[in-house]
Amino acid sequence: MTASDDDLAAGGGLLHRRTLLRGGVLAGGLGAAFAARAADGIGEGSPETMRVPGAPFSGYGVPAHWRGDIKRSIGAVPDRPGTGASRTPLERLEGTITPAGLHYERHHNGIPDIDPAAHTLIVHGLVKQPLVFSLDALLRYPMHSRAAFVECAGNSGGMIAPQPAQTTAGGLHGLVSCSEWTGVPLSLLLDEAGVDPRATWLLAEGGDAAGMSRSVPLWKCRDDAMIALYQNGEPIRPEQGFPMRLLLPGFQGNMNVKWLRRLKLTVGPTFTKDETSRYTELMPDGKAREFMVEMGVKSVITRPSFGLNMQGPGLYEISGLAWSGAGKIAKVEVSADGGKSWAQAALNGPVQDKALTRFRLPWRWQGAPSLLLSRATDEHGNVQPKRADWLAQYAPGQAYQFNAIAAWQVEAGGGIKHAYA
Ligand SMILES: Nc1nc2c(c(=O)[nH]1)N[C@H]1C(S)=C(S)[C@@H](COP(=O)(O)O)O[C@H]1N2
Ligand SMILES: [Mo]
Repeated sequence: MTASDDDLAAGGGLLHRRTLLRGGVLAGGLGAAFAARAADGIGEGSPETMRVPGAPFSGYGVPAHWRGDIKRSIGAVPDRPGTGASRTPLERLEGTITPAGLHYERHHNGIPDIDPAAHTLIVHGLVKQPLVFSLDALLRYPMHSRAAFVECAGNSGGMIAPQPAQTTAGGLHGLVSCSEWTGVPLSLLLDEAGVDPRATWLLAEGGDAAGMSRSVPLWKCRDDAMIALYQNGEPIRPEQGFPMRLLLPGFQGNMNVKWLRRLKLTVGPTFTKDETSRYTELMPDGKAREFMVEMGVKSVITRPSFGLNMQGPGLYEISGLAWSGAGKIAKVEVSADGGKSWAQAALNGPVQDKALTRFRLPWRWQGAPSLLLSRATDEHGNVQPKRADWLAQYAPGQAYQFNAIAAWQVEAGGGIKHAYA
C-alpha cells in the first residue's frame, strides 16, 4: 500500500506530487460487522437512518449540525461589538470557495442595515454626466462572474511577534476568504458617466457608520474592478456589503469598500482618514510607504496544522492555500525539513487569477519531528519571502501585508505547534 522510496521527492518523507497512493491510507481488515454493513437492501442490520424517514425540506439549508463547531473566531473591540474582525476557520475547510457564512468580516463601525429599495450609487466628480444608480437599474446591466479572494492588509500580522502565537491556521491567517462574485464591471459605469481626462483616481465611500473611504487608481477601476451584487450565487451578504460592494481583485481588503454609495472621480488620491491613519508602512529610513495597494504572493498549509494532530505515522496529504494579488499562482513548494529540501506540490486546477488556489502533496510521516513550510511563486515570478527578510524591509513593528513563509512544527507525539522558520 505504501509508496516506494522511488516516490520520495524531498527530505522528511515528502512524496512526489503524482504519487498514486495505491490501496489507500487505511487498508484495514474486514471485521465481523462487515457482513451486516455490506448486506444488500434494507433489513435488520441496516443503520437506523435507513429504517426511519428522514427530516423534511427547509427553505434555506444550514450546515450539518455534527459540524456546528466550524465557526468564525470573533475579535471585537470591547464595548463596540461591531468593530473588529472575525476570521475564517481555514483549517476546517477544503477547496477554494469560502462559504458566505464563514467569509471573514472586518467592520470599522458595525454592519449597516441598508434598504436596497432606498439605496443608490452615485458617480460624480470629474465626469461629463453625474449618474445615480438604483439597485434595480444596476441589475439591468451586463454582469460578470469571477472568483476572487479578499484579504485584509492586517492578515497574518501576528507573525511579527517575537514568539510564534500558538493558534490555528484560521486564527493566524483567516483574514482571507474567496468567493465567486457577480456584478457590473465598473468600466461600464465609468464609460457611461464619461470620465474627464484629468481624472486619474476615484474616491469610493461606504454607507456605514465608519464612512469608510479609499482612493483607488483609475487604471484598476478600468481593469477588473466590479460593483459586486452577488456572492457565491446569492445576493451579497450584509457582512460583505449588501446591497453592493466595490470589488478590486488582489487589492488590500480595505479598498474593497462595502455598502458602496459614492464614487467621485478626482485628479489624484484624496488622502482620506482611512488611508492616512492606516495602511501605510514605515520604512527603515523613517519614510512612510503609502498606497501599497496590491497584496503579495502567499501560501499557508491548512492541513496538517495547529489543532489538527497527527493520527500516528503513515500516509497523509498536505493541503493548503496559495494566492497572489498580482495574478495566478505558478507553483507551491513544500518542505518537511524546515527548508533544507523542497518538493513541488500539485496545484488543484483550474488555477484562477487573484483567487485562492488549493495545493496538495502526499507525505509519508515516519513519526519524527518535522518542520512543515510552504513557499508560493506567482506567474510574475514573485516568491514568498522568509520571515526575517520580510521584517528587514520595514521599520520595527510594521505588520501590514505580511506574506512571509509560515511553518508548523509537527512533534514526535503528533502534536502540532506554530513555529517560525
Ligand atoms: N464601508 C466599509 N467598507 C469596508 C470596511 C468597513 O469597515 N466599511 N472594512 C474594510 C476592510 S478593512 C476589509 S479587510 C474588508 C473586509 O471585507 P469582508 O468583511 O467582506 O471580509 O472590507 C473593507 N471595506
Ligand atoms: Mo482590513
